Formats: sequence, structure tokens, C-alpha cells
Amino acid sequence: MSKPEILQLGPFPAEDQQELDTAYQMHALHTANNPDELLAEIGPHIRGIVTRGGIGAARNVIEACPNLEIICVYGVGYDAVDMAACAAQGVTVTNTPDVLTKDVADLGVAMMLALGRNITAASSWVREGHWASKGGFALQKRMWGQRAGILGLGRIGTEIGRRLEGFDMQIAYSDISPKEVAWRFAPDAVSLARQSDVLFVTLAASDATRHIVDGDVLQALGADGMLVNVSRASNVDEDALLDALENGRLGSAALDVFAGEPKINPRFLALDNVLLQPHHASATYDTRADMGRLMRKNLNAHFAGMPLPTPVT
Ligand code: 8YV
Repeated sequence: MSKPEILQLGPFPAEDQQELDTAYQMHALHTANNPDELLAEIGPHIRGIVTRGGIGAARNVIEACPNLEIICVYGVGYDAVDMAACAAQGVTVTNTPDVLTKDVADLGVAMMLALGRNITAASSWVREGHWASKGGFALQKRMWGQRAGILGLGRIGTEIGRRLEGFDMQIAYSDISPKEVAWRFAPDAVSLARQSDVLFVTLAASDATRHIVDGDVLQALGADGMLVNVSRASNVDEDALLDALENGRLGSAALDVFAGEPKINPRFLALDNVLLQPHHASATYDTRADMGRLMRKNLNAHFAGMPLPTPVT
């Protein structure tokens, strides 16, 4: 029997690639010399798409594959997949939740500590010999015991909250409705920011959450406040964020995600009240292996006619 034909929209680690190449007839769009030509030629044969969270699948790609059955995302966020186009064509979508939750939470908390205690600048202070020539590094703000706000109390937000309890932080959160947790509920982003020293953005991105962190939220977080974003750039109004950081209306920001990444707005590079990370919250060997395995499990289950482990509901 011939292997199902799968369209690949981004690179995967060698082990995943090997498994995919063995089980399926793979067509790589991201390395094609002429992607449009390839799509026009093979589109009608394609039954599955494998893609990365940040790449997703655009409407034109989905529509070029009239026999498409499934899109498997290597990542929890599927905001870059055109879900309306999928619904119109009856395409199923899967993602890789749970396996990456704790790594993303780890990086979010690490970013808070690194920025709050100015760890990268302190390291440079040692490397550049200033410790010996000029003395100790400048004093920093205490992080434990501060007020933390978590915008979006899903899996990742909850894991961040659990970690922050270890730092004796006072935790509040905002979500569509209150959850069964001991943390204080805030009905909206502005009121959450008002009662936070550090605001974590952990929302699944959608049209409804676009720019939910706007100028008013940043104003409420304030000149001593810190924003930490490990979700998607679209959840934050980046121009408002840059304005607030540049003129001191917001204290600082630790960001793993950017509009137009990996090409980020150069205004960020001129700021020293930011910590910039290359969208790598889930990027540990262990978790990426788990993500690859889960993505392939979904794809394999579909073509074996078995229930999907993690369909997007
Ligand atoms: C990955 C992510 O970086 O899970 C997500 O939604 O953004 C990240 O874990 C990405 O999916 C891999 O490209």
C-alpha cells in the first residue's frame, strides 16, 4: 500500500524527521526552491500536514490541499493555523499540550528572576573585570514576596503559580471565570495588572486575546512593574509596550515571543530594561523529544483509524 503523502512546513529534529520519512511520503515546503509550484503540483495528494507552533498553516496552504484530513502541530499553540479554513474543509487539528507545560513555566520564572536580579548584567560585570576594579554589582530589588499576576490560568499559568508559591509571592490571576484555586481572582487584565508587581502572560492566543495587554494594562502595571510573556506576541500590543518601556511608564519586560520573530523590532535592542529570549521556552532536549513523539502519535493514530491522543477541541 502506498504511504500517505504529508506536507511538512518547517524543520524537525533528526529523530522525528527519520520517523516521518520512514512512515510517510514527505514533501518539504519550507526547503522547496519554488514553494508555490510544489504546492500546486502535490497539493491534491496531500492528506496530512505537520508544522510548528509559530508557523501554523495558512489558508492558502490548506486550500491548496483539497484532500487534507489532518494538521499536526509540534507545539501547544495553534493560533497560526487557520482554524476557519480547517473547519470549512473538515480538517482535524492536533497539538502537543502537557508535555511542554513545565519547561515553559520554568523559563517564565527563570526570566522573572534573571531580569529582576539583573543576572545577565551581573555576569558581564564579573567577565569584564569590574568586580575586581570597581567593586560589587549594584543592589537589586528583592523578588520573593512580590505580587504576581497570571493572565490566563491554563496549564502553563497554573504551573507558574505553583512555582511562585515557592517564592512566597502573593498570587492573583485573571481568566474567563474564577477557577478552583487558592489564588485571588481578578475580573480583567487591568485590575490584575493594578495588583501585580510582575505580570505573567500565559494566555492561549486567539483573535479574542489580541492585544489584551494594551497601553492601559501596562499603565496599570506601572513604572516599577515587570511584564513576562511566554505565550504569543499577539497577546501584547508591542508598540504600546515599546513606548511604555522607552519612557519609563513600565519598569521592565522579559519576553520569549515577538511580533515578526525571529526578526524583532530593533527598538528592543536599544533598551536595557528588557530580557530578550529566542522563543525557546519549550526547547529542552527532553521536551522537544516528547513533543515530536506526541505529534507523530497523533499523525499515526489518524492513519491507523485510532482515536487521536490530543485533538484540538
Ligand atoms: C515551540 C510553542 O517553540 O508550543 C508552542 O506553542 O510556541 C513552542 O513550544 C514551537 O511550537 C516549536 O516551533
